[in-house]
This record gives sequence, C-alpha cells and structure tokens, in this order.
Amino acid sequence: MGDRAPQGGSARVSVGVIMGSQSDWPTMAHAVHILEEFGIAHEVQIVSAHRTPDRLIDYAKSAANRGLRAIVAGAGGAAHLPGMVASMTRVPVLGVPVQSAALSGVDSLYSIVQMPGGIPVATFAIGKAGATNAGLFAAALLAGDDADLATRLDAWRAAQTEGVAMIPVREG
Ligand code: RP5
Repeated sequence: MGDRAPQGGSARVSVGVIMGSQSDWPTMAHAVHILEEFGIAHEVQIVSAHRTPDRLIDYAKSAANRGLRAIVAGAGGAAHLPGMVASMTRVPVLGVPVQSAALSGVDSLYSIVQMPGGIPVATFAIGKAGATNAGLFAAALLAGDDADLATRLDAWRAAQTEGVAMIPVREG
C-alpha cells in the first residue's frame, strides 16, 4: 500500500490521483500540478489494474469512506484502471488516456471511453491536455461547495483569457 499522506495541504484529502505505472507520471504530473496550484489536498499513488489488483480493490472500495470527492485515474494501453476503479466506488472517476508507444494513446482512449452503460467514467483527452483538464474538472467539482476555491478557479480562467493575444506573433 502506498503512502496516503495528503499532499498540497493539510486538509482532508479530497482528490486521489492514481496511475497504472511509474511511466504514466510525466502525463499525470500535469493533473497534480493543477491540484497543487489550487491548494487542493490530494494523494498520488501507483495503482495497477493488472500488476497490483489487490491494491486497486482496496483503493476503490475505501475511497468513499475516506472522503475522496474525485479520483483522477490515468492509464495507457489496455487502460482498464479507470473502469475497474469506477466499478467499485460511487466516487466520480476522471479517466486520463496516457499516450502509448504502440498506438499513440488511441488504444487508451477507446479503452477508457467505451464503458458500458451503468458504470460511468468521465473521459478526457489523450495525454497532457487530458491530465490538465482532469485536474481542472476536479477543481470545478469541489468548487461547487467551496466559495474560496470557486473564486480561485474563476481567477485562473480569467488570467488564461487575459493571456491570449489579439494579434499572433509572425514566427518563422
Ligand atoms: C499501463 O500500461 C500503464 O498505465 C502504462 O501506461 C502502460 C505501460 O506500463 P509500463 O510497462 O510502462 O509499466 O498499465
């Protein structure tokens, strides 16, 4: 079992970030960085559906009672981690398809997005954009009953808008 000490704050952990392998970290780091930026207490673990199945079961079945409000789950290839976690918890699962070497993440995307009706997994874009947006989506979920977080999220979005130039720089 990995360390479940909260990161990004001393408050009760509200978001779990899990990934199928250490090799998923460069992608999933983008979700973690968003949670850090918003000061959202979170935990980060490797949970593999096929290499650590008992860890997966323990993680998913304990998630609701431990107070998790969202689980960001990234995996590549067969990518059954998000769906398997979702099958064992009512906590919303945000699936991030990691870009695979063989099929560029299309395999991961299809695997995560094609959940049969009854067990939902919210599926994001392949790779960095998906991980970033999963982090932002988790923040948006929590902002529903956290006015301070809502203010920070609105400010983040406004800053993003402010950062877009009207006229493109003519490069090259
Ligand atoms: C999946 O297999 C992981 O999520 C990872 O994206 C992929 C490859 O894992 P490694 O062989 O790099 O550990 O389970």
